[in-house]
Amino acid sequence: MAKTKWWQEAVVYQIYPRSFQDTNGDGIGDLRGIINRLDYLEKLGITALWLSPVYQSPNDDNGYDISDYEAIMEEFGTMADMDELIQKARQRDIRIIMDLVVNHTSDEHTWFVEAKKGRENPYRDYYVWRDPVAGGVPNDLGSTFSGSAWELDEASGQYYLHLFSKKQPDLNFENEKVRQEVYQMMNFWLDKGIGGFRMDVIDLVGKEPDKGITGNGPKLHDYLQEMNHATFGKHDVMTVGETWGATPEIAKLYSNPTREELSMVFQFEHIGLDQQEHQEKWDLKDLEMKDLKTVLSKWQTSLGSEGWNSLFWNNHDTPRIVSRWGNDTTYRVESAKALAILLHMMKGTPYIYQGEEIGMTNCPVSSIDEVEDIESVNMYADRLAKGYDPKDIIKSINVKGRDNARTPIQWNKDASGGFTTGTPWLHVNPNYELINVEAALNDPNSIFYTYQKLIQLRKSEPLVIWGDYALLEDTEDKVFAYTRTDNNKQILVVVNLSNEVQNFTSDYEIKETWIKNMAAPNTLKNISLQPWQAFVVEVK
Ligand code: TEU
Ligand code: CA
Repeated sequence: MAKTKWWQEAVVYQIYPRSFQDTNGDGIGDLRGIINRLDYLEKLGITALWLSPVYQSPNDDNGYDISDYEAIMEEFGTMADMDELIQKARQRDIRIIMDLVVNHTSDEHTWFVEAKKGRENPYRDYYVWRDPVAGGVPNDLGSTFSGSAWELDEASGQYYLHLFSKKQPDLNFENEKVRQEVYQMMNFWLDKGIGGFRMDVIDLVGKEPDKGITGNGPKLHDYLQEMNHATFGKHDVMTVGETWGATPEIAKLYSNPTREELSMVFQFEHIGLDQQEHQEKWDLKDLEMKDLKTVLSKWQTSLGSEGWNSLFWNNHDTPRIVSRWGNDTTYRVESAKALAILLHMMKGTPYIYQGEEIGMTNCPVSSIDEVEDIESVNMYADRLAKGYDPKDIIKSINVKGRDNARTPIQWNKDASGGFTTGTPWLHVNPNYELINVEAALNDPNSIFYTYQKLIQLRKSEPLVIWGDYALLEDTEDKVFAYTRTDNNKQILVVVNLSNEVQNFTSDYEIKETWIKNMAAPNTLKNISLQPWQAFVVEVK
């Protein structure tokens, strides 16, 4: 059997630095704020921190548009702060995972500033330029942030490709020099002793825009093997690729250890279950719990030893899970714990998105003026022009918009939830007086302690990391129950994913209760599960 890797046993916490903790009153979270909160993170028990981008950036897309990969965004602090964070985290056995955004740069990166100077510039071919076709865009490729993916550069008369905003021109990975620059930069960070990389839209770097191919291009895996060998392959680090289009077969290409590419990928199949088929994420549909069972179970059973799963409910691009698939009014605490238990007992590396551990909720707006996120803002304009009812657009934003996850962390019941003494860059959720870290820490029954316990179980029970997964097929649609089994033990996880009582029965006998979100049963025969009831029992 292959040697255990530290990241197979890790629990990762994602920080969106802008919204985590401000320490100098400018309303923007900073690295000092993260350093100051390491005790809290250590108490939770996580063993790695993924930081959304902290590099120099004009912030068209909050740091996902990088103008210097080897400099820290001024608002966040200095490189000395960054070095201190890496070191202080390491003293607590917490590794720092950096966000690697190399599908594109900012248009203010010197490479692009040079490239724009003209067709003869040595940096021109760092980006993707095409001549107009019939006086217009080269083809109909669209940007994720609405409109065409091509922008005309008037000076040269050519278009450049931007799969995201106009201020995020796509790098040209076919150019060997681009790849070498990227590897050098990665080595700069690896030499600092970081714990690895989360790779932003890495599935797009093999694009062939002339053929309309963006994701999973033909050279993608060659590039990743080359990258592995030139950079992180020599280090004991983890890598996780953000791959929206991954199927289990594709995930194996990335994460089968014999292929020497990545440790694991984020798959998004479950994330698409509450949108209308072949439509956009804004075209809402209710989640069918049976679809969730099917998709998550498929991922649990299909990778085997040829890959490794990541487990997540939300990130900085998706709504808050308790508002999305739980119940953030009547059963906020119960449903947040139920979802946590469901995910954290699965096989793979779990990711917790900041604020999830205290059950932070979505934060609805009433007008587009309250929205910061470029994706939502552009979509609003686009759909308005197409004749949609503004009320419907706002509704979609309130359900799916990225700002939901980006409101500042609610630390206590002081003004602005203790996030800042100044004016926060994005509104704080008005429920901060009720939902905040201080209140969670003071309440032994809070969601926080459920997460803490789940992390402890993962550390103390090898079964949670390695055990085989099997779905219990014959349950009510809204009951998600599965077993994990190894040579020594077997556990049964039972979760009622609904606001109603559900019947459940099983022949297993309870040996011991591991974790629960309300009084757990002492038999499994013909029981009634309360709304959002969840428990994990060792069985025989
Ligand atoms: O996200 C990739 C991506 O495709 C998202 O824009 C996604 O489609 C959308 O948010 C969900 O509707 C990554 C980053 O996570 C995101 O924050 C960046 O905006 C994007 O790449 C560009 O770097
Ligand atoms: Ca600040």
